[in-house]
Amino acid sequence: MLYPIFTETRGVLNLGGIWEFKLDDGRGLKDKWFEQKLTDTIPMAVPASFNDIGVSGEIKNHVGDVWYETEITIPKVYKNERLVLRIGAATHKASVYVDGVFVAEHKGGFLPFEVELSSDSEKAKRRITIVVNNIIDDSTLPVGVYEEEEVEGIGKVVRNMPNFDFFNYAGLQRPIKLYTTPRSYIKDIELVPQVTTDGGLLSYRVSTVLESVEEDYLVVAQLIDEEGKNVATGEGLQGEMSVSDLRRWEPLNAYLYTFKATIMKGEQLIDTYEEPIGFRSVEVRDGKFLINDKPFYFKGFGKHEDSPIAGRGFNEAVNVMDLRLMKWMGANSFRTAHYPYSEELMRLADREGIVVIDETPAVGVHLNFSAASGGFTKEDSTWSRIKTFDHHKDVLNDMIARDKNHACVVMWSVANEAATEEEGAYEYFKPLVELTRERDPQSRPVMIVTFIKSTPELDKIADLIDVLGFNRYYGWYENSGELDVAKVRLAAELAAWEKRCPGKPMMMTEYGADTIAGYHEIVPTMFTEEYQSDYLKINHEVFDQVPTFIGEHVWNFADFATSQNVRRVNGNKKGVFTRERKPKNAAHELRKRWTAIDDFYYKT
Ligand code: GCB
Repeated sequence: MLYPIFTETRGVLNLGGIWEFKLDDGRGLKDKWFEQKLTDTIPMAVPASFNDIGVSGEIKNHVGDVWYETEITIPKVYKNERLVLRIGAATHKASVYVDGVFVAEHKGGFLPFEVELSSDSEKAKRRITIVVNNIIDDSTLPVGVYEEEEVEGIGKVVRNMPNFDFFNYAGLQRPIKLYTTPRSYIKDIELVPQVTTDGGLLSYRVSTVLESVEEDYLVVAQLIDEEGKNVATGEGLQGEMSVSDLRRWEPLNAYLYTFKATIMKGEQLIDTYEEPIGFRSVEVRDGKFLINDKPFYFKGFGKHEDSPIAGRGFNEAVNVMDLRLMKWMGANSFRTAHYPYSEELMRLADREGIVVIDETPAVGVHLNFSAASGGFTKEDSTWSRIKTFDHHKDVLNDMIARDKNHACVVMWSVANEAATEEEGAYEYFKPLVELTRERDPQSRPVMIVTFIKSTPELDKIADLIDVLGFNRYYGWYENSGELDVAKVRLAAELAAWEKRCPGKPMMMTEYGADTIAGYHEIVPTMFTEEYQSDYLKINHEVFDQVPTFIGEHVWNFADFATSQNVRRVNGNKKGVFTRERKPKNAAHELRKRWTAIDDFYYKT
């Protein structure tokens, strides 16, 4: 799926701004609100999560449908062009109406979808209405629990608890754009760069939609370097281009070529599109994670798309600052916990040379464990009850379709903390891992991130994946306040993994301690800045002893909002930065460690 850009043949209009907004108590669709202009609305920023900026409990905690509406005017110059409405993310489900007519629906809150609008109509003005639903249950990703209860004196109380540890922000959270293409156009581009001993090789595949098949169309492919010089040319829908004097894309030292595809009809330019492409290889071999054939060490974070005011809403300034802060710390990577992040951020990571583990929204896929409450029940197997499988396939397909060409993406994470210790996990995940491998033209490694109950004895999925990803909180949830014991327990678990999966690389995808900025004690005590620094230190002492340990991602980059529960005081405070991006002491400590660890050859 191509990101909308301006080219000689394409235009993009950003539909961000103030939209009309209204909560729905359940009558909206029945009463066909889409037929008329919405009434009794309030202004709402798009993109943004609606929750915090509505400034009312009713809006913040609303469960169900919300309505967004705007009117657009299509400029005359776009008459006869193909017009596409592109919604970057509507969390979690959306139905789209244009002038009261239903045109599209989409499930999944973290990936884009498109709908073609007719452009030949005489009507320049169009009313766009989007109904967004934020309910999460056992068929959605992420997973939630939906409950209704009759309470005396109140009536029906609706509860929608996330089965995960972040606030269920919703709405039109990413950019909404209207873009144009010619009627015959480039539909998709698939790029497989290879790094060879004496240069590079790029395999490409361009898919097109042509107005008439009889006409003589020619696809021309060009590879252009950062100075704008054409370094290779090809013809046809697919082919290979070799590059001499190759500049590689390296972590923290990115070099991006531009792959330009053009459809020509004789001398006439029909359509053209430009896709950035970095040449780098990725491979798991001999217990190592190789980037450009060199053993890479992941230093960085599990993150969230989360900031004050906009919530999970797209925030370009925050994205720029976060990646700059990571570079300041000597970090080289992050995981898109726990959903695919915006396309704009992925493009920025390509450019900044930040390595990304790209994760699906499959979080909370465990019906006997609640990440929000920490509670653990043992009922029937998760896998006989959960209804996420088909949607899980869809999000994997769509995430790979969107992100397949990104140089920054070096690994796919199929899920976070699913019930991988329960019977049935292997059967659930085997087809999903196979699908990931089949769909990714660049054959990147695959991981499934596991939690503490997925022990070396119980885990069912380790054999399916290339890298073991552990979320482990020894010294926090386990052995709270006992860092000496925590260290022994962590070392013992890693040793048991080395035994169970000899030679398989492993990394810590989460480890962290809640820390209130400004809390200090002489004797490091939980929640103080001293404890967070010591907690990280004992973890690192263990990591450094394991030869097949390929990286450390601290949980979390910054403090973030969660739902209300007894474990969270105004959100999750495991950030190394506060929610406003001020450093805690650990940021300085980590900076010392990471700037002293090279990106390559740390363990050899
Ligand atoms: C986890 C989850 C993450 C939570 C974190 C915590 O294992 O993957 O979403 O926020 O623990 O802080 O408890």
